[in-house]
Amino acid sequence: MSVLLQTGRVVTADSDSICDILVEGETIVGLGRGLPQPAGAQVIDCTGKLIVPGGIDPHVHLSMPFMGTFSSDDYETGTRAALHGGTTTVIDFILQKQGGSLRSAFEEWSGRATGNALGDYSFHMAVTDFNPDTKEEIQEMIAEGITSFKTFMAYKGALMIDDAQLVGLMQEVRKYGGLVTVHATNGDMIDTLVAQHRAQGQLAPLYHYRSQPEVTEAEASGRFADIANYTGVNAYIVHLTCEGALNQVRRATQRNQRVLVETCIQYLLLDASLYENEAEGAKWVMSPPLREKKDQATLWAGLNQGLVQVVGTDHCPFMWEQKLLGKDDFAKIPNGHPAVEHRMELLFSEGVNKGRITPQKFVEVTSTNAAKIFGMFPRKGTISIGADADLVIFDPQKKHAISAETHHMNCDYSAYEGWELTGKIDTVLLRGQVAVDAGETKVAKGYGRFIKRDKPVF
Ligand code: DUC
Ligand code: ZN
Ligand code: ZN
Ligand code: ZN
Repeated sequence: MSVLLQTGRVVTADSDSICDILVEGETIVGLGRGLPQPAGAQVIDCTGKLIVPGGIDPHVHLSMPFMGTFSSDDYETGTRAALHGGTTTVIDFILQKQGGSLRSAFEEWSGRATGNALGDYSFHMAVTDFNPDTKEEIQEMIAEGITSFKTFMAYKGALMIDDAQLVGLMQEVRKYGGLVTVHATNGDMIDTLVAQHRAQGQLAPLYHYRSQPEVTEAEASGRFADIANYTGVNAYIVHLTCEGALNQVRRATQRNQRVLVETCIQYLLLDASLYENEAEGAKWVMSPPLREKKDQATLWAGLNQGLVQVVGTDHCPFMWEQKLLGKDDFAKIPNGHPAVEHRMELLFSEGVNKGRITPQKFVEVTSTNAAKIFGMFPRKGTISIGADADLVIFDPQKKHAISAETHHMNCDYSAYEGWELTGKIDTVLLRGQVAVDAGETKVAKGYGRFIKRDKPVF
């Protein structure tokens, strides 16, 4: 089966031109103007439309056991929503149980995903207990195509590892050219501030924010960068939110160290004033918390300076009823918000259409850089001959509004309810199949495939 996409404005990280794309089976086989139409080909007229590589969201949590509950999107609903928003590949986090093996965690997560995903997916391995047995498993996981290892410097007693474990893990991962990623906030300091606020009866969502001031993130980001520099490992900070943390990354560049950075769409667009809404502030309770307007400005600049390479989501939705677990105590509000579906449309509307980033930068930070950093390039992350035909046909001027009434995420509220966006996804192809068209899902559960990843090239 072949598909011919005609006369779209094809944008990649390093090109921008009007041309046709020919897809054969799962792969792009032709690129150019006036490509001949093969017999029986499905033809899609893309005049006036943008065509960009399928999005890669390297930070999602599907059915994650967390804070006494589970995130509300599973592989089926989460990857379906991602496809509707032009994200054809997601990378989820496997959580090692403290005391458990990496292998058993991998099997557990594979069981959740296999046969259920509509979109392509891969895994990071969250190492929550680095011990001699774990050490033995690092090379094995890399051979399975899991080349990135996530660490938490917070969430003590559940996910956090200490600096001794961090050094050991980095030394081991470095041997094989893998990547160590981090949730960089100072867990001990946060736990202390949380306890102080609770002791004073300060229990509203605002105190979630007050318990994680900028310094908790800046300090941990700097410490992580320093230890990574010492060990020489490839390093990546997930969900970086603030000026103080980005300054630590800037400092690392002065010794010619490259610390890769992901921010998330919410940190570019939303700010901490939302926590003043006591009744609804829980919708935006996530860690790290939303920050200030000056941090948003730093992050937009960071994208253009090349200091921030990736815009993800940290998609970790909870139903409102789950959020209400913390109605009397901010520390019991499950952390996270729904975002995977609207990352690309939000970034396009607020970034490209408002002149903050170019269309090519948009492609870089929603797809290409993640493909390179997480070892999927050039199969994913670009539009070139031989690449997977993961393509998003985008109407750059079409207006629409975001609402929980119409989104596909399994979440009964939207963090962006009523936002009016310019630029809407028309059609999404995943490995040559039309996966979404005019708002309708066209692939079945089970179509999504596990993507075995290589080492980072960046
Ligand atoms: N932060 C969140 O908000 N949710 C999931 C985990 C995390 O670190
Ligand atoms: Zn939409
Ligand atoms: Zn995190
Ligand atoms: Zn996360």
